[in-house]
Amino acid sequence: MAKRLNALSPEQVQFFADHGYLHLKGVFSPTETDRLAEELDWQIGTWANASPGWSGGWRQVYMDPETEKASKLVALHDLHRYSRAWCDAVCHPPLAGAVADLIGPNVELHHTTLHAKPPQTGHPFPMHQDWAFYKHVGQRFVDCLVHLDDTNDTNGCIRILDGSHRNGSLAHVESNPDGSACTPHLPTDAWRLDDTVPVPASRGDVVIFHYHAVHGSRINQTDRVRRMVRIGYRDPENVQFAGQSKGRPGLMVWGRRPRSEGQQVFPTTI
Ligand SMILES: O=C(O)CCC(=O)C(=O)O
Repeated sequence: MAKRLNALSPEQVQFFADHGYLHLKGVFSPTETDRLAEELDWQIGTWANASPGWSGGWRQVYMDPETEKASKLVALHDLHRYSRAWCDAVCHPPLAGAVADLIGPNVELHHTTLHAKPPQTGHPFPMHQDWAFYKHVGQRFVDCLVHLDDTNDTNGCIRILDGSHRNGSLAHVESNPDGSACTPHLPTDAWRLDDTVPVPASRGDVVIFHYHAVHGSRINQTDRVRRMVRIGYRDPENVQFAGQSKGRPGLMVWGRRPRSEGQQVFPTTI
């Protein structure tokens, strides 16, 4: 018997299985998106950090020296800890239900991350898998990009290497030639942004992709900020062994947390 789906059609589930990503239109209504954008702007003004962004030799390949010096990324992790609106967003049933259709029946929030690309100099992203930032053993992990602005290639929409999730996890460049650490990325000579599919989207849309899907984005060349928030979700039984937020239990946004043999309850102090 066919699996009963919560939010997606069988065709959408198949598209994700084949391509490693899925574009969902209008997941958040214009009113919901306005509220999220307003809260995000408050967070950007109050808590977020503007920095040169990701490090590594890829910067010299993607940007000329002047742009590279000026390039900035505004980022903040775990927005749901700072505004109720973003707490609602991570549990939003049309989104959580769609994720349950792809990796469920049980879905745990792993993190939220803001990436705002400032006008003109907003940071491009080199080709990478998100798996390299939060390494887990299994397949059941998706990232969802919530769009607060319309995107296209000129302001740096997400670009995905079609079907690349089927390669599994890949070794990333994680250090510079002098041995110092850099942000994980794939070698620029073998993995090219030009080979990816642009996925332009509208405010309120969500682009979901598998954490093994190779992706990146171009610099923001417009005179307006491009705001996007990534929400990472996993099957609570997909065990993390390295990276961001390792060992931190998240909210259950769909289903239940199964108990494995001998598993202890979470401590109440840290
Ligand atoms: O914000 C972007 O353009 C790229 C985002 C990205 O690569 C990611 O969230 O992993």
